[in-house]
Amino acid sequence: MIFRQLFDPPSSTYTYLLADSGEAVLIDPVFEQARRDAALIRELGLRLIWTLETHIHADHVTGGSLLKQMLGSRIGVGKITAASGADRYFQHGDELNFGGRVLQVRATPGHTSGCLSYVLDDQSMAFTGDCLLIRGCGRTDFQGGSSAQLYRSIREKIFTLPDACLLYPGHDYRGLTVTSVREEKSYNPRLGLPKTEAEFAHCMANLNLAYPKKIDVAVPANLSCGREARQESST
Ligand SMILES: N[C@@H](CCC(=O)N[C@@H](CS)C(=O)NCC(=O)O)C(=O)O
Ligand SMILES: [Fe+2]
Repeated sequence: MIFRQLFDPPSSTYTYLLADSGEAVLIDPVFEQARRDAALIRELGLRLIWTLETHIHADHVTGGSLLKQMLGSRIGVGKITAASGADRYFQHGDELNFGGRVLQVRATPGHTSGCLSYVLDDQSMAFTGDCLLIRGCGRTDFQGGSSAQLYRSIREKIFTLPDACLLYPGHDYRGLTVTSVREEKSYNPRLGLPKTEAEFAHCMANLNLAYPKKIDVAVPANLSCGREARQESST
């Protein structure tokens, strides 16, 4: 299997390329990086069959529609997002095939109500979006966020994966790239195993983060899988 971790510096977003037997999937592509991603996919001799969203992003616009236009890929999002323009709407337990491999869909709400994580068939790696970040987690103060839901998602849907499972987040703001179930159970300061739900809720209620700078553009654009962004950029 081919695996690449790609980065968008302005939004600190990770995009993941997975491919097997010539068929490629991109998780959380960024609009401004679509040409970079398409060039890499072409150079590796791959066919992009799916772009997958972990959630409706508040800080950047997805490259899903632009990549669909460029490469003919299909778009997968969570059903609960109610986003328009997708080709497949995932629910917990769904599976997505590429080459001879499978990604399993886990519903991991809490950062947003429609957040999904994608787990590789052998549970060697999982893509957690903004549910679990490295030594952190996604904020829970908009888009149907809930610290109670996020606590349950991480404890029941992520920490139940094997300890050695590598966890690839949707963002990192400090330069870290990957973690593992074992590491986060031990060292996550918000909800590592010693932390109670009450401690977690208190922490999340007191983050006092500024709203993402692009939220007013990104959320509406992402609710149509980035189609509006494509129209704006092509005029
Ligand atoms: N400064 C960033 C904020 C980005 C932000 O709020 N990111 C969300 C994910 S979409 C988050 O959960 N951040 C967690 C954190 O910053 O601790 C921006 O303006 O875009
Ligand atoms: Fe997010």
